[in-house]
Amino acid sequence: MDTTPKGNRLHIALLGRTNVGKSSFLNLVVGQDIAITSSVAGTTTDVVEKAMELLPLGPVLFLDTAGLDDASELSALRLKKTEKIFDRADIALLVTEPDVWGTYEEEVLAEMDKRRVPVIVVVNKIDLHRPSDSFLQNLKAKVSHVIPVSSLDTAGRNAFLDTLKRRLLEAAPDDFVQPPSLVGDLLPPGGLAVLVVPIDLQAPRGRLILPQVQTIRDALDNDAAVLVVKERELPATLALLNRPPDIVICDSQVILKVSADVAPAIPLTTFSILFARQKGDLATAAEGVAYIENLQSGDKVLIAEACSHHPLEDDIGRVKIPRWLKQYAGGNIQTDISAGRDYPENLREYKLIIHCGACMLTRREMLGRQQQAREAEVPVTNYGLAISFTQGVVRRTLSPFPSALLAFDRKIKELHPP
Ligand SMILES: Nc1nc2c(ncn2[C@@H]2O[C@H](COP(=O)(O)OP(=O)(O)OP(=O)(O)O)[C@@H](O)[C@H]2O)c(=O)[nH]1
Ligand SMILES: [Mg+2]
Repeated sequence: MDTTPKGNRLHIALLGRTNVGKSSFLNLVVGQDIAITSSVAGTTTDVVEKAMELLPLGPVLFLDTAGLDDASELSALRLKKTEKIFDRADIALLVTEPDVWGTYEEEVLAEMDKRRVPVIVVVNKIDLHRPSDSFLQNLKAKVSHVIPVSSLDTAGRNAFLDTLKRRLLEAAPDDFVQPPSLVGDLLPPGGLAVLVVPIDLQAPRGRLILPQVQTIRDALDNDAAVLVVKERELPATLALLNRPPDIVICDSQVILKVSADVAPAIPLTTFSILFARQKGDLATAAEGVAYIENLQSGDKVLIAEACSHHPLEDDIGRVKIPRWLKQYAGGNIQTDISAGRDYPENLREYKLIIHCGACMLTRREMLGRQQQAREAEVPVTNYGLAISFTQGVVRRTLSPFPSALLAFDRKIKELHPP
């Protein structure tokens, strides 16, 4: 995970006057002392960088800066360094103290506004002094994101991280929340993807469904070729090729047959896993699916659909997944269906959430729903992974995605120590 290039990390700048606790805040977030703090104003002189993985948001880079004392210093030498940070930031965390707001903070807001960089205001040191209501109200009129915190409150770290992650997710610029490519990055230029598409009663007349078409288009955009075949013709078609394809992608419902027909050395996955990666954090869903192993008779599972009517996935969410879960767990697993934009209130009652393909949600929304599940301490996975898991082939279908596979293996080990 540390191999993510700097350019792909969300750069989060910590800005604020000297001594407000920027470095202490960074230490709280990171969970260890990496930045030097002290009661002497001007402790941080050079920029301290800290890379971190904030799931489900993704890789971030915190930039702790030297504080500036007041507006007059904005024109001084230190401004040069800080301005560079202004230009590098994707998001700014403007740290201040309760009831402290002046020209300096206004100038930072204006500078960030000029650059169209979103700002989250962190009101620090609330253990010393509670911010007044009027202070908070005035702030909220200026910026959409305000979070109060005490950077010394290490016991409250986990809860605070959840709040911070949610705010970052809401405020992060679109291009950071941009989905990874569907298959393009799994295919070399000139490569070949074989798509296995069942044409059964559920297939629409005379055409392919959108996820299949999108996959074909993405492969073409990446200068690769696509061969589309039904599951019955797959073995004969593979035998025609003079070299193995770079990847085989099939409908989840035929994964068992296809995995038997495709040589183990050939990368294999399903359309729904490709979309799970595009619409959310695949590692989070891969960790979540490991919990199916733990389900016991009497446990409740939430099948979450993002829209209120979903004829295509109806049968999968309402009939097939519940049946496979019961077979897998060998007992009575109670499945509730929730449809629509929100999770039900009683999320904590569930042992697992299995989410639909989220075709009606944006990636930001789906990441938000994964984060919400984390906050309720309920693992969350999705239809495609759940199907692969109950069919016993999830390690195979995750193998094109090494970091998600690693997350899955780690979770299995954690849940079932050898
Ligand atoms: N009580 C209390 N003290 C805090 C809190 N956060 C930081 N401090 C203290 O405030 C002082 C300044 O903290 P730093 O983290 O060094 O502040 P900074 O903004 O990085 O300062 P410069 O690097 O000098 O710009 C230190 O003595 C911290 O222990 C907090 O939430 N509560
Ligand atoms: Mg500092």
